[in-house]
Amino acid sequence: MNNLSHRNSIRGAILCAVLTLGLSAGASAASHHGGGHGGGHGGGHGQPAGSHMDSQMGGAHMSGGHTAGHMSGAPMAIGTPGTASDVSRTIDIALTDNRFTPETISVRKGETVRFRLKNSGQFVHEFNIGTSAMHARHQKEMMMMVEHGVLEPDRINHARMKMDMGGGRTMEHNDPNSVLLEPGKSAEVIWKFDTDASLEFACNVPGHYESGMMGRIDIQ
Ligand SMILES: [Cu+2]
Repeated sequence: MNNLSHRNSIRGAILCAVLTLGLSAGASAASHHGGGHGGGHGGGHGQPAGSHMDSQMGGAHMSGGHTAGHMSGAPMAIGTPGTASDVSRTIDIALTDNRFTPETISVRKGETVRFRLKNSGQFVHEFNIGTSAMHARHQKEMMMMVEHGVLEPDRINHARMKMDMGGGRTMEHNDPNSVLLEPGKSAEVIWKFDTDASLEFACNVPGHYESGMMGRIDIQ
């Protein structure tokens, strides 16, 4: 009991610290990203895309929590959640320990793609569409999920995932551009690539991206 309440009391501090870390890591990843898409689109390009920004990126992964303020440095449209009736192609991707097969995909700009994902590994894996800066940020959040026992190597603790971390924040993992899969599980993500962003699909479970669990999305 004592232990639990102690954990609760330090959670807020950890949350802010980790998100701050995530932000600086994200910023440096963006600036190292050769393609130039990383931080650049932020300022000027007043595309209508700005409107999805809020839902895709501002929402982050802590429902209800840190939003717009943290995102001001690097807004970028990564596309939009797709509709099944618009799907023009299905791409199967296998998730194993620790890689994706295939590791590169090509899509046409504006195309809506259904990703059929199967985790054939022994560990939990994620499929997440984003920029390298977004992945760097999300890796910090997933590290926090591990630290709080939400994410175990081979399972997701769904009860802990729904726990209120304070202020209505939870560690639920439910953004439309990503899915988290336990071993043996399958899922679909439908995504419309109405974007010029430089995108990767990635697994942000701690250690997996670094060990090569990421792939390129070429938008033509
Ligand atoms: Cu993984």
